[in-house]
Amino acid sequence: MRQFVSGNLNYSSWSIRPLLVVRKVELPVEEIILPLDFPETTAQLKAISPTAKVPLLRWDGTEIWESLAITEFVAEWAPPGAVWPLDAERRAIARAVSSEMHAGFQTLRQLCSMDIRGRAPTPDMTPALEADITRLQSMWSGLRTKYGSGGPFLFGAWSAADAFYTPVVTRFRTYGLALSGAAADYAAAVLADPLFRTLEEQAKLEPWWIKYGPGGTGRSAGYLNP
Ligand SMILES: N[C@@H](CCC(=O)N[C@@H](CS)C(=O)NCC(=O)O)C(=O)O
Repeated sequence: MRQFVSGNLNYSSWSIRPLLVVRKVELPVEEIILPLDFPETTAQLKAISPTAKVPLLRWDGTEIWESLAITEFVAEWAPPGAVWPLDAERRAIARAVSSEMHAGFQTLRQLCSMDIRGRAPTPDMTPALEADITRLQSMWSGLRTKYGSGGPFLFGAWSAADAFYTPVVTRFRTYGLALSGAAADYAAAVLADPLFRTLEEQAKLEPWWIKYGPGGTGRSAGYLNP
């Protein structure tokens, strides 16, 4: 059995990162969506995942969890250069910024949860939120300037680093957060990419909603137009 199990495409940022990688290289897997935050969700997740979380790759009897680990698995399956940049320096920096995303940007993630199809008021600026935004502005424009020749993405050609930052780009749009210069151009390129556009169309068609309490707590879920 070869399955990629994700949460709602509209809401599950950790799922869509490796899913974009899976789709980019056409990994032969069945895609399964397990809608999050329903009363039965935790039991369903516990039944299949050691962490009771998605994403999960089920590959010939092996379960692989954690978005970065799944990405590395797919990178080893795919031809060199398909997931991470071919050039060693670019590859190292692409892994560094992807790890930085995986471990960081807590305030942005908490105050601006991913909602691809949604539009919401800009949250009040705090020093911590401003620091996250400043780091992203400088990272994206710096990478585009240093490594961006040969394409519109962080390292020119598309790489897993772009998959890791796609859910962040959508947060800038959803919450009306400002970017400028090369960082704004980068965000526009991500949103225009057919790989993202397909996912966005699917997210728009999903029948579920999730609501978050203050600071990302107290989530609940339901059906649109039940
Ligand atoms: N560090 C994990 C994070 C996975 C995670 O937090 N997934 C969320 C959905 S985005 C989840 O499954 N939550 C379980 C739940 O909502 O019950 C990764 O990178 O894969």
